Amino acid sequence: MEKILNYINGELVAPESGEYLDNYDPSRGTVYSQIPDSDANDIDMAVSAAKEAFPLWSKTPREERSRLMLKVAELIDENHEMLSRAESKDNGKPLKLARRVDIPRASSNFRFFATAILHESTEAHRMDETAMNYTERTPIGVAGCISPWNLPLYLFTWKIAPALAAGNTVVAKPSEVTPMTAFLLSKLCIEAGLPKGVLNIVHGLGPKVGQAISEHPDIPIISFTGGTATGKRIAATAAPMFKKLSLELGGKNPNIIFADCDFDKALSTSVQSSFANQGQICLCGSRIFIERSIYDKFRDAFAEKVQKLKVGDPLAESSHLGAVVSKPHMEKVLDYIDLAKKEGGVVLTGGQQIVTAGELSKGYYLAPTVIEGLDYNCRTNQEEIFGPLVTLTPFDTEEEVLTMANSTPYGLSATLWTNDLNRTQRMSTSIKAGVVWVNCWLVRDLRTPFGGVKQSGVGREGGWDALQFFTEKKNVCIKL
Ligand code: TXE
Repeated sequence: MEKILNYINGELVAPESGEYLDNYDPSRGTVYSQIPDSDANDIDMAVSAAKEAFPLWSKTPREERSRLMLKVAELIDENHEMLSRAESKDNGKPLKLARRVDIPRASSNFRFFATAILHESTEAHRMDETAMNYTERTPIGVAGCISPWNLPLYLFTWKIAPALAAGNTVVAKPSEVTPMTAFLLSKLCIEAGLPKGVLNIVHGLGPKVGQAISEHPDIPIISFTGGTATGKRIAATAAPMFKKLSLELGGKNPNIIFADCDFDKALSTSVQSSFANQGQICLCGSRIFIERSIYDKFRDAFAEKVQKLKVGDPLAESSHLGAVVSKPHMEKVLDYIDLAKKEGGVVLTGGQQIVTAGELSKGYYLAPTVIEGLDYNCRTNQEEIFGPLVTLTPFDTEEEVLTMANSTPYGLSATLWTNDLNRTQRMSTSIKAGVVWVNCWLVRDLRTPFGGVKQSGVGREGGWDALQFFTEKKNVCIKL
C-alpha cells in the first residue's frame, strides 16, 4: 500500500514517529494509502529547513522565483490527468470536476503569482521640499499554510504560491483527509528544481501538526482555510504571539432569486451552486430565497432538475455527484437532514444515503436534498452543513430577504438574480458578504479580493491581496 511521505528540506521523508494513518477512498469506503502521523518534531525539522532556506530564497531575483514557479505550473499541467484522478480518488468528487476545476486552478495559482511578482509596483509620497517617502515591501520569513479537504490542491496552492512568490519559505499542512495531491505536488517541486527547504509539506492531524504550526515561534505568519471552529483555535494560539493571520472560514451563503431574473439561467446555475462538489464548497448557495410570485414555479422546476442528478462512481462520466469526503461527514449531513425534519422542514427530493451494489457499496453517497418550509432562523438555516443539502424560502420584499440573508453568523458570499440595475446596487451594498455574484456563480478573477466577513474569516486572499498579505510594508522617509 502506498505510503505518503513528508517533504522536508528537499527530500521525501518518513515521519519521525514512524507512525502512519489510514487514507480512505470515499467512493469505495476502502483504505488505499497511508499518511504520516507527524507531530511537532516533524514541524521543527521543517521550520529549521525553511529558516535556513529563507535568506537565499528571499534574495533570489524575482525572475528566477518566477521561472521556478512557472516550471511547477508546467509540470502540474503535464500531469493533469494523474493529478485529477488522484484528487477524485482522495476526495470523492467526480473526475470530470477535478479535471475541469481543481487541477487547472492549481496550475493557474502558481502561474498567476509567478507572473504577478514581475509587475509589482510600490508607492512614494513627496512632502514638498521636506522629505520623500517610499514604501518598501519585503518577505516576512517562514509562512505557515494550512488547508482543507474540499478543494485540496486548489486551496493548498492558493496559499503556497503567493507565499513563495513574495519570497517567503513555507511550511504547509494539507488536510489529513485528502493528502494525496499535496504529496504528488512535492514530487513535482523536486522535479522542477525548487531549492531545498523553500517548500516543506508535513502531513498529519490538525490538532497535532496544525497546532504545532500555529504555536511555532519561528512562523510569524499563518494562512488558514477551513472551518470556523478551527479558525478560532488557530487565532487563540497565534494572536497572543502577534502572528499575522489570514483566516478563510465557513459559509452559509444566500442565493437570492427575484421574479425579474432570467429564469432558466437562475434555475440551471442554482443547481450547480447548490450541489457542485457534493455541496462541499464554502461558496455554495445553501439557502435559496425566491420571490413569492415565482416560488412555486421555481420550486417545482428546481426539485425536478435535482431529482434527475445522477449520484454515482466519481470515475463515471455520467455522474453529476460523487461521494462525500468521509463517513463522519456523511453522518454529519444525515444528522442535519433529521434535524431539518424535526424543525418542520418538508423534503422535496433526496434526504437519504444512496447505497449501490458492487464495489461502491461501502462508498459515502448522499442524494442531493432540497427542503422547504423552514424558518429562516432555525438551526438548519443558520449552521454550516457543507453537504448536498439546500433549503428554499419565499420572500415578498427586499427588506425581508435582506434580513433573512444577513441573519447568520457567516458572511462569505452571496448570489443575486435580477435584471434591475438599481436593485442590484441596493442589494449588493446591503448584503453582508465578501463576494456578491450577480446573475452568475463562482466566476473568479484572481486579481479581485476574496474573503468573508463576520465568522467567515479575516484577511483577504486571492490576487494582489495575497501578495500584500505575505509581505511586510515599511515606510522609508528621506530628508530632502
Ligand atoms: O476544515 P477543518 P475541513 C471550510 C468549510 C468547512 C471546512 C471543511 O466551510 O467548514 O472548511 O474543511 C487543520 N490547528 N472551508 O473539515 O477541520 C486540518 O487538519 C491547526 C471554508 O478540512 O477546519 C485541515 O488541514 N490546524 C473555505 C485544516 O485545518 C488544524 C473554503 C482544515 O480543517 C486544527 C473551504 C488545529 N487545532 C473550506 N484542527 C473558505 N472560506 O474559503 C484542524 N486543523
